[in-house]
Amino acid sequence: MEKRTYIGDLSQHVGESVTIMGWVSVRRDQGKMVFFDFRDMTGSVQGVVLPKSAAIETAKDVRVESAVAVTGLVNKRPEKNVQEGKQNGDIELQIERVEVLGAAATLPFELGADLHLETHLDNLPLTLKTQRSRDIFHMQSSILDAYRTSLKLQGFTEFVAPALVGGDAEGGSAVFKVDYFNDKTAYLATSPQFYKQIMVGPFERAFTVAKIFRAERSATTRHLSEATCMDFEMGFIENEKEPMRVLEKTIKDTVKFVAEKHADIFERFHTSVPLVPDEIPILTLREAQDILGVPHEPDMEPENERQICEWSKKEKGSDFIFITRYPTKKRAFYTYEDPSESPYSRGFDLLFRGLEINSGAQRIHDHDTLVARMKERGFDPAKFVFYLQAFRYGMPPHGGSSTGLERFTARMLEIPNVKEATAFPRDMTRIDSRLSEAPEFES
Ligand code: AMO
Repeated sequence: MEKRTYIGDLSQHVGESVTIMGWVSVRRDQGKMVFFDFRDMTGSVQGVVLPKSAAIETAKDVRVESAVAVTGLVNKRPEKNVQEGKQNGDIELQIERVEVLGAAATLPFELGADLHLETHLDNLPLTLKTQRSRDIFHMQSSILDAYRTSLKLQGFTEFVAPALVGGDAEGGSAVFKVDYFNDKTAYLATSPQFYKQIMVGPFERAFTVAKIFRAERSATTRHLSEATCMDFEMGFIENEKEPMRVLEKTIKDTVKFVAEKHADIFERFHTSVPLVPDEIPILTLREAQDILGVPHEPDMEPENERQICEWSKKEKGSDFIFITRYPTKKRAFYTYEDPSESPYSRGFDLLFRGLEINSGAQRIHDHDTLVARMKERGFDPAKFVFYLQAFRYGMPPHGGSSTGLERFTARMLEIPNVKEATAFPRDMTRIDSRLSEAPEFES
């Protein structure tokens, strides 16, 4: 096989005959000539098959999205045909040979056309190839990269958390049961919570990128059955402000990284780089409710989350806002409550462009207090003996938080549904293909 030249390097090969490999994005027949746009992982280029070319016969059957190897001469375009500002806008490949490596069937719709989300999801092996999807998942890959790098630079060590667990960390009911183990009921993890707390022991600062599974009984634009969380936990803290500061730094580093790397993607999504001031504003739940003029409920409605984000953007120049001081009874059982601050907890949420993307807290680190809290919530401490060991062998005051990768990506590009920011989303109605009957659900 001939040596492959990447499309992104073609401008260094003007006047030479080269072989590129990639996909056919566009095919245009003009009289006896055929024009193609080809793309590989480095970019795109236009090619032309002239009527006298040896490739004219094979070119007849080359359909859009076929994978091809194309040999041709890299020509400078005449001045009048130069497309300013476009990659390879000043060159064109004069095609001498086309080899189809993987033929594409006739497409069910034009790639890049506006599709109903369900149609998009039904056809992911095809639709993930669109510019829009490639942009979303390039952005996601960069978010992961930047998040990891930032935490590592802040002294955190990455570990791999298990997905099969013996108990539900969040104490909720939205858990998938696994029917396999003889003498133990197993579940799919709703959070790596217990494991990241345990890892404070060996590492002091630990983080994980983990799959979480939630048997959500609602179909919304922000819930998935399987999601990805970027979780960290740190020891020797005074209060929840320390994990909030670590999170703030991580968010800032991530936004800076994607702003530098993906200006073109923000432009294609008609959105801008998120605003992150030096200090992300912090409101207590009550303060937020007073600003909005709504009653002092123990939690925030999604509509209120949207409104307080609008306020934050307008008044504080920030697309992010922390909400603190939720009532302890509304938070997970391991959340710390200082007696002087009762009945409020040291938990926090981070909202981004209208949506909660992160939850965190200082945790209870005293063994007996934790056991008492479990009993209060009706949990049997005997089921948590494994986790509780950490609290018997020197657990310092600690805290951390968890960012949902899909939600973060979706709000970064102002995509309305989190499912579009998930390469292979699972929800009540879909595992790859649509399930014939949705399970019953209450709310
Ligand atoms: P929480 O349950 O708030 O906290 O989850 C943390 C973050 O994970 C994301 N997330 C989801 N994303 C999509 N679909 C879902 N069903 C879903 N559930 C959660 C959200 C959310 O903010 N252990 C605590 C975290 C901690 O205290 O460190 C926890 O799991 O972005």
